[in-house]
Amino acid sequence: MSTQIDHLLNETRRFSPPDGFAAQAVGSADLYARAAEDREAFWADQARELHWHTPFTEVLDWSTPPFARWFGDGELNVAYNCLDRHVEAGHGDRVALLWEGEPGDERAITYAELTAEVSRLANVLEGLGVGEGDRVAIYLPMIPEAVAAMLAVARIGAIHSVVFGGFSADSLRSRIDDAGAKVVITADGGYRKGKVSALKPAVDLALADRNGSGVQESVEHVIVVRRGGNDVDWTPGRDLWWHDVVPAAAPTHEARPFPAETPLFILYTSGTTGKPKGILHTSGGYLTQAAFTNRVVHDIHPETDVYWCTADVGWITGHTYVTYGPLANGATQVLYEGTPDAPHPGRWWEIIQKYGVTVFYTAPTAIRSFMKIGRQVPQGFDLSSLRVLGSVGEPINPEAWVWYRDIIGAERTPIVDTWWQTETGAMMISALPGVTETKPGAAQVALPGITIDVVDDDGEHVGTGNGGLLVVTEPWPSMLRGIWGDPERFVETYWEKFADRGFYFAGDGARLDEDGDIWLLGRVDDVMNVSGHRLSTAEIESALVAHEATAEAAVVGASDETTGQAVVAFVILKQSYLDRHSAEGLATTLRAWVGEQIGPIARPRDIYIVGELPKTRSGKIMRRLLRDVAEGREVGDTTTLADTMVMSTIQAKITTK
Ligand code: 6R9
Repeated sequence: MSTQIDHLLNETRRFSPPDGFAAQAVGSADLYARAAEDREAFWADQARELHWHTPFTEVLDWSTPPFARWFGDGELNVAYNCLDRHVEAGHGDRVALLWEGEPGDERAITYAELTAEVSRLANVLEGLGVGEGDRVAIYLPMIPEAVAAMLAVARIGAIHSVVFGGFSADSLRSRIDDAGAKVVITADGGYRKGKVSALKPAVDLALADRNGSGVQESVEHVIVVRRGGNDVDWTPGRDLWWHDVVPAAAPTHEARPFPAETPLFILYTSGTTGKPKGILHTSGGYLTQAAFTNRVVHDIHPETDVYWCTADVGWITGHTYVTYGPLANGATQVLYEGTPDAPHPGRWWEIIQKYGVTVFYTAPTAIRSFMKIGRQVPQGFDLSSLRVLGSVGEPINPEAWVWYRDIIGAERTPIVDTWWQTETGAMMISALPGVTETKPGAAQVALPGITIDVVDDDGEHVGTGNGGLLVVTEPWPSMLRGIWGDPERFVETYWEKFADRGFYFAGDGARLDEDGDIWLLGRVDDVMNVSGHRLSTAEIESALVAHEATAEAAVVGASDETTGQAVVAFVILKQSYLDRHSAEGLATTLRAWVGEQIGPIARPRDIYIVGELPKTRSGKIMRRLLRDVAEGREVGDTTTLADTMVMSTIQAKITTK
């Protein structure tokens, strides 16, 4: 990678924290010093910000790596920490959730009300025989009941498995089966893009008899929230309406203490093979790091901030930065049911204006789609309440970073680009908004208490100015504790590669700049080798989107007889550009542009102009499918795409070219 002429590293813009920010910030430079002095004592201090029914005396037990135990002899109740504790501290009237339905209906739910609702549901679940260690699948739209359901399951020591509401019946079934869920909590339907999208039929299908091939036997009950008002089939005895059972239950429920290592949830994520992995997280360490990172990276002041993380609770960002982190911190947050463009393209900005959102956390793919529509849409709203902007999910290219800061953040707000994974449970690499001088496109520094390195294939530190593999060198509180039912795969996937050193292998490529700051370069399976030169997809994509004509780009390495791999780019053009120019000849222009930006080696062999890119429901581009197209293969499994039609459209375009 040393031969790589790095477009990203030519980024020289720097942004200091705004005047006065540091003085009021929750996080300070001192945190790094304290963590460096005694890492375990540092995490113990963070853990003590929570309420422990039984205080811990052990911090970390790493005697049987890679199986960690944090705060192992302590006992706590996760839901108590997110709810009752705030009510008992006199904040029962503080709004926990400012919920906005897609059609514009709204609900404000206080900490006292959410505590009562969660208690009722906890009583219902216990009445149905759900107890410690049992699994409950949650398949809901973004409605307050989704957050309440997670907390009710946590409150009774059971384990939730949230399945994104956009997943198919098949995906739901395999997740219910793998976890052996006893109860499913769902809704009739929810609002998406102006229409009711049904959910209950997928649950019915997932639980249906499979011609003797193993009837779904683990699920005893399905609790159904009425949201969409759509007609549903009903299985008497199995199905229960939320509005029948929950309001009838007692609004108090004793939050019993559970050991810190009590499993909290399983969340399925796709790996390099076909079968999704059930990532397992436990209670005390997870909640400690979730709350700490939300507090210092988002700079949460619970009395005054209105926080909004746009992620769905169906993926890890929604778990850690919608449900657990902000509620553990007693914050007030916005929860929005729908899509960013329904019923109009300014919907998100309208919500920020309406609720006076101060801290906003979203994904680069969303930012780029807003760039594509144009700045006039957000400029039509008052966004002056915003003071911290966050990014998560993929590398954010410098152009999107700067646009985010300038157009959404009024050239003023700090941007925190946060690197982490389902597996890490919480943020690992990010700027601190009152401390770090930020660099557009770089996640930059390991958070206090987190030890990250960039190493070569042998696990040797690469040194500044070099690229390599991102590793976590020491265990961290919110680390995954395993893959549900598959300890071997856990060891093999994350720990075998650097077994002799005990490093966690993240699967991401990264580079250290001259200051030692970390730049994420995308998954290592997305790193290409062209004529012996290593090139990153992220880097070429960044160069492509830096051209005025480009709205969005995805790059893959396709096998090539002469060069090993060749760069193939799929590009969406900006509407404003198409209005003024013809698309003809643009591929040539863009090829030359990339050559200028990065160097001739990075020039794409093929550039395809497309209307859309294949994305998962959490917004990640599925490069694997584009690689299939680029290499002329039949396109592989598309079931995790948000829109399964995209691939046929792209393929039709390419074969008729
Ligand atoms: C939280 C989340 C994890 C993968 C990760 C990496 C990519 C996430 C990133 C980022 C560059 C960032 N990723 N955040 N890459 N900069 N700030 O997204 O979890 O869905 O498990 O994805 O996403 O490649 O390995 P998950």
